Amino acid sequence: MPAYKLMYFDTKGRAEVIRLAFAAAGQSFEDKRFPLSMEEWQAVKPTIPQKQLPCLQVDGRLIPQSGAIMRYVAREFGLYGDNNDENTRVDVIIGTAEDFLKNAFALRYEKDETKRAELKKDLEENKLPQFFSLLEEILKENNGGDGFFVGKKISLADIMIYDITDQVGAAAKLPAFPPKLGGLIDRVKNHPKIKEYLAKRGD
Ligand SMILES: N[C@@H](CCC(=O)N[C@@H](CS)C(=O)NCC(=O)O)C(=O)O
Repeated sequence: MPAYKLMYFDTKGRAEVIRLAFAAAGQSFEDKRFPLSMEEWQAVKPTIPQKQLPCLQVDGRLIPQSGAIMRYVAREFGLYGDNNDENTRVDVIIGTAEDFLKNAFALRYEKDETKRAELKKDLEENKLPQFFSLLEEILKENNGGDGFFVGKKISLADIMIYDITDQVGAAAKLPAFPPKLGGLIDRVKNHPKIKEYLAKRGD
């Protein structure tokens, strides 16, 4: 088994879905967190492909881009579906999540207070309810919504949706989950390996 080192900052951000995927797989990895003061990062930055984090080191190889890394880890550990149809279903959820995340990123990077308030209101009153309804419909297509998004076991799709609700929930007030989505979020949080990771994460 190769040695894995995930480099990011000391925050959840773009790395947390990868940390959660490693946790779900029961795969240990070095969780290198550069301090947000950035001094240490600035020294290392020239050696990192694309000069951005996250970056995953697999033995001697460096992989940039959070989307590539999360897919790589998911494929390595059976979290990306078991056939082309299931791989595609995972991709549909990732695409749906990325569409929604544009709104969340817009809020995160907006500096103007008035615009921030407008974006937050739109997120809470429109974008989040729309996103949750869409996910509820997709979820119901598999096992009536009582299992996971894809197939019969947890995948990157479930992990990513849980992580988004967790991180966006820290910046905005989440609407109530529709019933099947609420059940899914509970199943992810209670997955034995994820539960263990979340207990250690301690938030
Ligand atoms: N598309 C890239 C974006 C990476 C990115 O924006 N990384 C930021 C942190 S979230 C970064 O490394 N900032 C520090 C810098 O650019 O020096 C990904 O998803 O990995």
